[in-house]
Amino acid sequence: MPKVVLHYFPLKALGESARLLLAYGGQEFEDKRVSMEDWPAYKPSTPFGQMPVLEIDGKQYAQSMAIARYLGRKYGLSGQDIEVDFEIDQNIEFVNDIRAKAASVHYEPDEAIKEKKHEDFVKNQYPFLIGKLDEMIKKNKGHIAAGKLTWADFVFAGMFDYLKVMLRMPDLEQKYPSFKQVIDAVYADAKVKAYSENVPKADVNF
Ligand SMILES: N[C@@H](CCC(=O)N[C@@H](CS)C(=O)NCC(=O)O)C(=O)O
Repeated sequence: MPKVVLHYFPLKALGESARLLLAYGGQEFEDKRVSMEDWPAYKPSTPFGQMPVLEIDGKQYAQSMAIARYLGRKYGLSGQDIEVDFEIDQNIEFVNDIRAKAASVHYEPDEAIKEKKHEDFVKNQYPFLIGKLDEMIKKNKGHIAAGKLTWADFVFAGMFDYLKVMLRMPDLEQKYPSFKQVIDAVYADAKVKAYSENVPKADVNF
Protein backbone atom coordinates (compact mmCIF):
# COMPACT_ATOMS: atom_id res chain seq x y z
CA MET A 1 0.00 0.00 0.00
CA PRO A 2 1.39 3.46 -0.81
CA LYS A 3 2.16 5.88 2.00
CA VAL A 4 -0.55 8.55 1.86
CA VAL A 5 -0.77 11.86 3.71
CA LEU A 6 -3.68 14.28 3.39
CA HIS A 7 -2.68 17.81 4.37
CA TYR A 8 -5.46 20.23 5.27
CA PHE A 9 -6.69 22.58 7.98
CA PRO A 10 -8.54 21.21 11.03
CA LEU A 11 -11.90 21.60 9.30
CA LYS A 12 -13.98 19.92 6.58
CA ALA A 13 -14.60 22.53 3.83
CA LEU A 14 -12.50 21.56 0.76
CA GLY A 15 -10.46 18.83 2.41
CA GLU A 16 -13.10 16.49 3.75
CA SER A 17 -13.99 14.92 0.38
CA ALA A 18 -10.46 13.49 0.09
CA ARG A 19 -10.59 12.15 3.66
CA LEU A 20 -14.00 10.53 3.03
CA LEU A 21 -12.84 9.02 -0.26
CA LEU A 22 -9.63 7.64 1.28
CA ALA A 23 -11.73 6.11 4.07
CA TYR A 24 -14.11 4.62 1.48
CA GLY A 25 -11.16 3.15 -0.42
CA GLY A 26 -9.82 1.53 2.75
CA GLN A 27 -6.58 3.47 2.29
CA GLU A 28 -4.68 4.08 5.50
CA PHE A 29 -3.54 7.69 5.56
CA GLU A 30 -1.98 10.25 7.81
CA ASP A 31 -4.64 12.89 8.39
CA LYS A 32 -2.30 15.86 8.78
CA ARG A 33 -4.33 18.77 10.18
CA VAL A 34 -2.28 21.95 9.94
CA SER A 35 -3.25 24.70 12.39
CA MET A 36 -3.72 28.29 11.20
CA GLU A 37 -0.83 29.15 13.45
CA ASP A 38 1.53 26.74 11.64
CA TRP A 39 0.18 27.53 8.17
CA PRO A 40 2.45 30.47 7.17
CA ALA A 41 5.55 28.28 7.66
CA TYR A 42 3.87 25.31 5.93
CA LYS A 43 2.48 27.18 2.91
CA PRO A 44 5.73 27.39 0.84
CA SER A 45 6.07 23.59 1.01
CA THR A 46 2.78 23.06 -0.90
CA PRO A 47 2.50 23.05 -4.73
CA PHE A 48 0.32 26.19 -5.03
CA GLY A 49 0.46 27.68 -1.53
CA GLN A 50 -2.92 26.16 -0.69
CA MET A 51 -4.42 23.01 0.76
CA PRO A 52 -5.74 20.33 0.46
CA VAL A 53 -2.66 18.49 -0.68
CA LEU A 54 -2.63 14.74 -1.21
CA GLU A 55 0.82 13.21 -0.82
CA ILE A 56 1.43 9.76 -2.26
CA ASP A 57 4.79 8.13 -1.55
CA GLY A 58 6.33 11.58 -1.14
CA LYS A 59 4.81 13.17 -4.27
CA GLN A 60 2.39 16.04 -3.65
CA TYR A 61 -0.82 16.69 -5.60
CA ALA A 62 -3.08 19.73 -5.12
CA GLN A 63 -6.58 20.95 -6.12
CA SER A 64 -9.52 19.40 -4.30
CA MET A 65 -11.51 18.53 -7.45
CA ALA A 66 -8.53 16.85 -9.13
CA ILE A 67 -7.87 14.89 -5.93
CA ALA A 68 -11.52 13.79 -5.62
CA ARG A 69 -11.71 12.82 -9.31
CA TYR A 70 -8.51 10.79 -9.00
CA LEU A 71 -9.64 8.98 -5.85
CA GLY A 72 -13.05 8.42 -7.42
CA ARG A 73 -11.44 6.72 -10.43
CA LYS A 74 -9.21 4.67 -8.17
CA TYR A 75 -12.09 3.38 -6.03
CA GLY A 76 -14.70 2.73 -8.75
CA LEU A 77 -16.72 5.89 -8.10
CA SER A 78 -16.60 7.47 -11.54
CA GLY A 79 -18.76 7.00 -14.64
CA GLN A 80 -18.94 3.94 -16.88
CA ASP A 81 -18.03 6.06 -19.94
CA ILE A 82 -16.67 9.51 -20.72
CA GLU A 83 -20.15 10.96 -21.24
CA VAL A 84 -21.16 9.97 -17.71
CA ASP A 85 -17.86 11.40 -16.43
CA PHE A 86 -18.74 14.59 -18.30
CA GLU A 87 -22.09 14.71 -16.50
CA ILE A 88 -20.42 14.12 -13.10
CA ASP A 89 -17.98 16.99 -13.78
CA GLN A 90 -20.78 19.25 -15.00
CA ASN A 91 -22.98 18.67 -11.96
CA ILE A 92 -20.25 19.05 -9.35
CA GLU A 93 -19.06 22.24 -11.06
CA PHE A 94 -22.60 23.55 -10.65
CA VAL A 95 -22.38 22.79 -6.92
CA ASN A 96 -19.03 24.60 -6.91
CA ASP A 97 -20.65 27.63 -8.53
CA ILE A 98 -23.12 27.82 -5.64
CA ARG A 99 -20.25 27.48 -3.17
CA ALA A 100 -18.27 30.23 -4.94
CA LYS A 101 -21.29 32.55 -4.87
CA ALA A 102 -21.85 31.98 -1.16
CA ALA A 103 -18.09 32.35 -0.53
CA SER A 104 -18.08 35.72 -2.27
CA VAL A 105 -20.47 36.87 0.47
CA HIS A 106 -18.88 34.99 3.38
CA TYR A 107 -15.38 36.34 2.71
CA GLU A 108 -16.46 39.89 1.78
CA PRO A 109 -14.43 42.13 4.12
CA ASP A 110 -16.76 45.15 3.98
CA GLU A 111 -19.65 44.43 6.39
CA ALA A 112 -22.16 46.73 4.64
CA ILE A 113 -21.44 45.27 1.18
CA LYS A 114 -21.55 41.77 2.66
CA GLU A 115 -25.04 42.20 4.13
CA LYS A 116 -26.37 43.86 0.98
CA LYS A 117 -24.98 41.10 -1.19
CA HIS A 118 -26.39 38.39 1.08
CA GLU A 119 -29.85 39.97 0.96
CA ASP A 120 -29.67 40.23 -2.82
CA PHE A 121 -28.56 36.60 -3.24
CA VAL A 122 -31.23 35.32 -0.84
CA LYS A 123 -33.84 37.07 -2.96
CA ASN A 124 -32.50 36.83 -6.49
CA GLN A 125 -29.96 34.00 -6.74
CA TYR A 126 -30.15 31.26 -4.12
CA PRO A 127 -33.79 30.16 -4.65
CA PHE A 128 -33.16 29.47 -8.35
CA LEU A 129 -29.75 27.80 -7.83
CA ILE A 130 -30.79 25.67 -4.86
CA GLY A 131 -34.02 24.72 -6.64
CA LYS A 132 -31.98 23.54 -9.65
CA LEU A 133 -29.68 21.54 -7.37
CA ASP A 134 -32.68 19.89 -5.71
CA GLU A 135 -34.12 19.03 -9.15
CA MET A 136 -30.75 17.63 -10.25
CA ILE A 137 -30.42 15.38 -7.20
CA LYS A 138 -34.00 14.13 -7.46
CA LYS A 139 -33.45 13.30 -11.13
CA ASN A 140 -30.35 11.33 -10.10
CA LYS A 141 -32.20 9.32 -7.46
CA GLY A 142 -30.56 10.97 -4.45
CA HIS A 143 -27.14 11.50 -6.02
CA ILE A 144 -25.30 14.40 -7.62
CA ALA A 145 -24.95 12.65 -10.98
CA ALA A 146 -25.18 9.40 -12.92
CA GLY A 147 -28.09 8.10 -10.81
CA LYS A 148 -25.60 6.33 -8.54
CA LEU A 149 -22.93 6.88 -5.88
CA THR A 150 -19.98 8.75 -7.40
CA TRP A 151 -17.06 10.80 -6.12
CA ALA A 152 -19.20 13.91 -6.63
CA ASP A 153 -21.46 12.77 -3.76
CA PHE A 154 -18.35 12.72 -1.54
CA VAL A 155 -17.46 16.26 -2.60
CA PHE A 156 -20.99 17.42 -1.78
CA ALA A 157 -21.12 15.58 1.56
CA GLY A 158 -17.66 16.85 2.51
CA MET A 159 -18.44 20.51 1.86
CA PHE A 160 -22.09 20.51 2.98
CA ASP A 161 -21.57 21.98 6.48
CA TYR A 162 -19.28 24.65 5.03
CA LEU A 163 -21.88 25.47 2.37
CA LYS A 164 -24.63 25.81 4.97
CA VAL A 165 -22.53 28.22 7.01
CA MET A 166 -21.73 30.37 3.97
CA LEU A 167 -25.35 30.34 2.75
CA ARG A 168 -26.50 31.01 6.35
CA MET A 169 -29.00 28.19 5.98
CA PRO A 170 -28.55 25.89 9.00
CA ASP A 171 -31.70 23.90 8.16
CA LEU A 172 -30.88 23.36 4.47
CA GLU A 173 -31.22 19.57 4.55
CA GLN A 174 -34.55 19.82 6.40
CA LYS A 175 -35.86 22.08 3.65
CA TYR A 176 -34.36 19.92 0.92
CA PRO A 177 -34.46 16.25 1.98
CA SER A 178 -32.82 15.31 -1.33
CA PHE A 179 -29.58 16.89 -0.04
CA LYS A 180 -29.69 14.65 3.01
CA GLN A 181 -30.14 11.63 0.73
CA VAL A 182 -26.76 12.38 -0.90
CA ILE A 183 -25.03 12.76 2.46
CA ASP A 184 -26.66 9.63 3.90
CA ALA A 185 -25.55 7.62 0.85
CA VAL A 186 -21.93 8.58 1.54
CA TYR A 187 -22.02 7.92 5.30
CA ALA A 188 -23.88 4.63 4.77
CA ASP A 189 -20.51 3.07 3.97
CA ALA A 190 -19.15 1.41 7.14
CA LYS A 191 -15.56 2.63 6.58
CA VAL A 192 -16.69 6.21 5.99
CA LYS A 193 -18.90 6.06 9.08
CA ALA A 194 -16.01 4.70 11.19
CA TYR A 195 -13.72 7.48 9.92
CA SER A 196 -16.30 10.20 10.69
CA GLU A 197 -16.77 8.93 14.23
CA ASN A 198 -13.06 9.39 14.91
CA VAL A 199 -12.62 12.95 13.66
CA PRO A 200 -10.89 15.10 16.32
CA LYS A 201 -13.57 16.75 18.45
CA ALA A 202 -11.64 20.03 18.64
CA ASP A 203 -11.93 20.61 14.88
CA VAL A 204 -14.07 23.36 13.40
CA ASN A 205 -17.23 21.57 12.30
CA PHE A 206 -17.52 22.89 8.76
N1 LIG B 1 -8.94 25.49 -5.94
C1 LIG B 1 -8.32 25.04 -4.72
C2 LIG B 1 -8.59 26.05 -3.66
C3 LIG B 1 -7.91 25.67 -2.36
C4 LIG B 1 -8.12 26.71 -1.28
O1 LIG B 1 -8.75 27.76 -1.49
N2 LIG B 1 -7.59 26.39 -0.11
C5 LIG B 1 -7.68 27.30 1.01
C6 LIG B 1 -8.40 26.63 2.17
S1 LIG B 1 -10.03 26.12 1.78
C7 LIG B 1 -6.28 27.66 1.46
O2 LIG B 1 -5.37 26.86 1.36
N3 LIG B 1 -6.13 28.86 2.03
C8 LIG B 1 -4.91 29.32 2.61
C9 LIG B 1 -4.14 30.27 1.74
O3 LIG B 1 -4.55 30.51 0.58
O4 LIG B 1 -3.13 30.78 2.24
C10 LIG B 1 -8.88 23.66 -4.35
O5 LIG B 1 -10.03 23.38 -4.68
O6 LIG B 1 -8.13 22.87 -3.76
